[in-house]
This record gives sequence, structure tokens and C-alpha cells, in this order.
Amino acid sequence: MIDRSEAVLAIDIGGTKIAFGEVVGDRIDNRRQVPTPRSGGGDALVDAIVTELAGFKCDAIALATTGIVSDGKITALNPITLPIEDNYPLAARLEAATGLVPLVVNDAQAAAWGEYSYGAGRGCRNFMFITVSTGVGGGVVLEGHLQVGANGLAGHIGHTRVFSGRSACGCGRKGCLETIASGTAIALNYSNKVGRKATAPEVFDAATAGDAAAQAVLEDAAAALAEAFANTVATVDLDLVAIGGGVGLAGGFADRVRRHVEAFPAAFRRPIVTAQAGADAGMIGVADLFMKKNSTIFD
Ligand code: BMX
Ligand code: ZN
Repeated sequence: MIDRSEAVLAIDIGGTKIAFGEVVGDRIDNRRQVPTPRSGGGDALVDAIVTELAGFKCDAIALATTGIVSDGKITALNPITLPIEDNYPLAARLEAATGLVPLVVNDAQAAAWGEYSYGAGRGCRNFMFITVSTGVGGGVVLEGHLQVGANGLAGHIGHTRVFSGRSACGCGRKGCLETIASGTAIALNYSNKVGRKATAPEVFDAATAGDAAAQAVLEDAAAALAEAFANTVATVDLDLVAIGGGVGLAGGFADRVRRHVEAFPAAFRRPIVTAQAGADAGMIGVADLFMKKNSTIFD
């Protein structure tokens, strides 16, 4: 058991679930989760969180959330992942409901900090974490500083464009990485190819069983991710990249990406490793950021 007086109550808001846990360092206690309300906007999200808070005793709250976070407000870049009004004042509404001042950080940025501090990125100077899940998210740590960016957009690699993809992305662009490599895209692209509905786990099972269409969809996703990695390496010169999320950690996926990266010219090649903190990296990262929030890690 962890000492609750030292714990931060960490909350991770995703498109399908909200996870809660009491965090000290990289240890999580009292972990639980509830479904994300998909209608009712930001107020429904806050109500769901406040209801669950009754089961916790922490007097410090830190939130990792899908979407662009700027100044405690969240905006969905891809509203298909989380339908919420623009600039929803999540921090202010939670403060009004609880009397506690929360820290709010993008989920992939928080997870990047969690992996950098306690997981696959330990010892790196320039590190990127990429989550391949409902969407494709990312976070970058340069010289020990988490990059949030001028408007909270830093690390959103899922909305960079690779190859000449034409599919419409929920963010309003065409051909984003997220339209090729996210769990949502893998399920949709395979379903369109074979003419019946399939989920991302079913695509992985079909690929393992030798289904050529499933293998092609996963290969396209891995190739697109590898290109996006190389673009980022060329921009900020990373030491290594960690890949996580339900799809990123699924059987053989990181190896597929690695094979593409290994075919690049040496200057663009970097080690691709799998994330170590699994689904909890966002909660661990945001709790750590909360503890250090008066330091200079955000600079
Ligand atoms: C989307 C975007 C990112 C997020 C990423 C992964 C929204 C609501 N989210 O690109 O902010 O980091 O998905 O999110 O626009 P996840 O929910 O799939 O983990
Ligand atoms: Zn996009």
C-alpha cells in the first residue's frame, strides 16, 4: 500500500474510458475506471469524474486527457475521439466542484513524461513516446523538458501527413497518420477492404492467421508510422522512440515498424522500443508533473 498522504489522484480521460488511481512515483493504488460519457459535452465529463472522486481521499488532482490542452482548457483536435466543446474549461470546472486546483496535461504528453521518468525513456536526453490507440498521440521530451508547445499542440504526430493519403481526418485535414495507423483506422480500413465490419483486435488475429488483407492494413499502418518517426527524427534528432497504446503494444506491431525504420538511411534510424508503463504511463506522468509543477520541466 502506498502512503495516501503523499499520493496524487491521477485521472486519465480517453475516448472510451476514464481511469483513476492514487499515484506515488510509479506506483498506483486504488485503480478504477468508468466509461467516458460520449454525449453531454464537458459538463457530463466533469460530473462523471466528480461522482467517482467520492471514493478517493487525495487532496491533489492531476489529469491527463485526450485533446489539445492549453491553460487548463481542452479542445478536441479530432472530435471523433472525444466530442467536447472547444476550449472547455476543465481545470476551472473541476476546481469549482472540488476546491482543488488540478493540473491538466494532454494524455500522450503526460505518458511521454511518465515513460521518460520511469520507463522506456529513462536516461535519454531527447525522447519521444507515441501511443497508437483509438487515435495516434505523441509527446516529446527535449533536453529533459516536456514539450507542450505554444498552444498545447506539440507532439501531435497523429495529425502530420505521410505518403499521399486522402482519407478525411476528424481534425479537418486529409491523409493524417491517424487515418492510416490508429486502432480506429486499422479497423475501418480493413472493414472497407473485406466488405464486413471488424475491430482492430480482429484485424491482428486475422493477420496472425495469415489473412493477406489484414497483413496489408497493418503493414500500411507500420510504414506510415515509421515515416512519421523519421520526419520527427529529422526535425528534433531523438535518441530513441517508445511506442505504446493498445495497438502499439499488440502482437508484432512494434517489430513491423522497426523493420521499416531499419530500411532507412543511417541518419534517420533510431531504436524503437516498447513502452514499459503500459496503460498507466499517462497517470504516472501527470502525477509526476503535478509534483514538479513549480520546476522548469515545462520550459
Ligand atoms: C487524438 C487527439 C490527441 C490524443 C490522441 C490519442 C483528440 C480528442 N485527441 O489525436 O490529443 O493525444 O488522439 O488519444 O483530438 P487516445 O484517446 O487515442 O489515447
Ligand atoms: Zn488529423
